[in-house]
Amino acid sequence: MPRPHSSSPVPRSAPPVSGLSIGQYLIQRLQDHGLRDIFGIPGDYVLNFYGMLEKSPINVVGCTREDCAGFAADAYARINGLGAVCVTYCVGGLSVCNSIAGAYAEKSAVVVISGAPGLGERVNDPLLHHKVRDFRTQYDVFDKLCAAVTELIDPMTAFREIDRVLETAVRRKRPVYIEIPRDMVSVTPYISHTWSPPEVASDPQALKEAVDEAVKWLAKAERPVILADVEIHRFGLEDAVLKLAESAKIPIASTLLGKSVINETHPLYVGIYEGAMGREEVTKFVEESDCVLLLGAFMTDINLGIFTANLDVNRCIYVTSEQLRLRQHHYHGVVLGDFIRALADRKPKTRSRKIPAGVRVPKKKFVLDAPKPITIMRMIARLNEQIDEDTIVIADIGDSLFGASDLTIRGQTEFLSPAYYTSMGFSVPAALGANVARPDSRVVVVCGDGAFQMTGMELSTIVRRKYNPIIIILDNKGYGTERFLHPGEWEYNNIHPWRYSRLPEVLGGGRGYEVRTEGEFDAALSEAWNDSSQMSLVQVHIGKDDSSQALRRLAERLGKKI
Ligand SMILES: Cc1ncc(C[n+]2csc(CCOP(=O)(O)OP(=O)(O)O)c2C)c(N)n1
Ligand SMILES: [Mg+2]
Repeated sequence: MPRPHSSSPVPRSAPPVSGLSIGQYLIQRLQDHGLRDIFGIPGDYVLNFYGMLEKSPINVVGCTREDCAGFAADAYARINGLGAVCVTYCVGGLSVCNSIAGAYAEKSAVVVISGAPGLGERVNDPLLHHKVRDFRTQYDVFDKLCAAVTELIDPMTAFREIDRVLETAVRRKRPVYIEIPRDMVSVTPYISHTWSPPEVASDPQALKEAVDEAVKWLAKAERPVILADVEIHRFGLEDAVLKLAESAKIPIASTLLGKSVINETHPLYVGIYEGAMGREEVTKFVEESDCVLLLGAFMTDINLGIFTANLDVNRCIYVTSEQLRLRQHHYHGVVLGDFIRALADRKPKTRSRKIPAGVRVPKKKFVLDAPKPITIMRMIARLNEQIDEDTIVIADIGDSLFGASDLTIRGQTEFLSPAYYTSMGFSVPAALGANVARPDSRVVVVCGDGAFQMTGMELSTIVRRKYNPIIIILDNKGYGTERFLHPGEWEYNNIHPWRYSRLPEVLGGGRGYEVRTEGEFDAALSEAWNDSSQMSLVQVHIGKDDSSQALRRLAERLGKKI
């Protein structure tokens, strides 16, 4: 389904500002970059900025924990193009580090805004509450986690600094950090400032030569394939990739991190490529290619099936926001989107490659075996019947992700998971972020019991705001993935069993279901689906020795390394 994205037009310039305070200017520019909502928790060092936010058109979404606010902002950014989290100094900021590290690793444009002690309070280096080693500790930490950082300590440069840092987030799709000492928020710099974002344009000669070379290569290729990955989502290039694939009839595979880059019922869609970890037929189809267009791809261990992928650079056109390489020819100064669009516009001729039977996951109707104990694979198969083009699926780390990778996603960028950084606890807060970004979509979360125990109480905000996601908890009484990676009876993989389905009572909203069989799951899912008035929480009991096929393949590969 088409939707707004960060790549949606940002005004090319804005009238000069004068009379705005530093805090007001930041709020204005966030809106200019398409931000409508912000996540976080206030504290005394950021209260006056919170006051400004609350009076502004930006919707402030209070969360239960800062790391959850970070995950929510990350999911929001993946859908909207830019997200933001606003926290207090150190106790809040340092708690959001893991989420921001994930946003960096997986290229999500999250702006971290943190309050800080006022400059006037820092004279003689007093021991102010929340300070760690010195007043720069938090800034230094975020310097390591972000693509750009700034502290707004000088009224003469504050506006320029805000512009620089926000533009870095939007251009590089990485998190950035803005620290505002509390006595600077209301300072009004008496300067006239005009904002005009720098044009990011390709070097026309390099672009032309690169496209010429690609066109020539494709004309000779016998077995071309596109492998589209995460940057296609981040830069909103799904339609451009589709146009390229359709114009030249090139089949498209995706990676786990890039899943849902194309409607997965599309006739050109091949499946998920993960080297030896993925389905053998897809691996073979991609690796037999004599021209692999790797578009926006991240060569991570998970994407490459723990480095079992067999992709020879001499058979690859490798294009990302950071580099463009055709075999061993490197082109500089070419923007990812410009290359894909220019190549599609040339309507390259190439051999149209048939997708042999058996490569795509064969479509099988789900036939219910009501009394049978439910398994992960059968649960996913039933869920697959239910989801539609308006469903956003969010998978947490664990067998939730491996199982959910078999779902057929109908819309674009409607599968969210931290499939590279793999931090547990992403999914429930991410559901909040997705609901805020796209209130009209139905959000389905698939989450392990271990991951749920980390951040699941963010359901509180979901209930409070009356969203209606369906949260499916795979309850295998512990860290199932680790049981597979390191076989044996290890006590450290067991967790305390919660009565998850009772949580709606504690939270004062939502409805809980507890299921053990296929029939019970089927009934609970149907009921939850039809009940759009509230959050639904489905606790699914599964056997300790149950797993998806993908997890078994992963255990085989990774287990050897452990
Ligand atoms: C924040 C975090 N801590 C620890 C890990 C290591 N880890 C990877 S999978 C896993 C177990 C996940 O358990 P659960 O959420 O119940 O899912 P399951 O494997 O049972 O499907 C752990 C502990 C991690 N990826 N992220
Ligand atoms: Mg588990």
